[in-house]
Amino acid sequence: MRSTQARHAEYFSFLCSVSLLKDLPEEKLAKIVDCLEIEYFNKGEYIIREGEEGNTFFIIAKGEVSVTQSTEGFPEPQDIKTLGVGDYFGEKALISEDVRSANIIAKENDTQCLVVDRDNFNQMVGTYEELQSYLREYVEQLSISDEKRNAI
Ligand code: WNU
Repeated sequence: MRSTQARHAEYFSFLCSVSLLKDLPEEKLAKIVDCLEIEYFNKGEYIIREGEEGNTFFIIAKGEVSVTQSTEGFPEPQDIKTLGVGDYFGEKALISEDVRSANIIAKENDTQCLVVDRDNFNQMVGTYEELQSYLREYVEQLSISDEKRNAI
């Protein structure tokens, strides 16, 4: 069994490499490591389903996921993009106070996500104006691209 300390160091250095978090001070990143959970998914498993309530933010630590969305004129949700290690998702429901706006599906076995709950997400983002406005702007862009592709 690996020590808690080794685990802490591993996730700390991983978070340092995540571009979204690059400007956060080390003590903030260390606190995030203390409060995150790790979730494991197999190929084809839904990590997020559109329309459901969501209270968590995810950072991919291993594997890849597909983003899909129900679209007018198509019987099946359409593929929007693929995300990989260091990418993140699930911020939109938290920021817009809305239900999940797309599906997130694991593309590989043993896909691993670091999961941050709403309170910790707010603490992580809330105290950093730049991070907050960056994400708010990004989320607005997502709503615009959803409309353009006729997402339901
Ligand atoms: C998209 N439209 C919508 C992605 C991840 C992070 C950022 C894009 Cl900053 P949620 C479903 C999640 C959603 C987003 C993610 O899917 N997503 C998209 C789109 O074109 N969602 N509506 N592209 S990947 C991505 C930007 O994170 O958050 O909580 O759950 O609604």
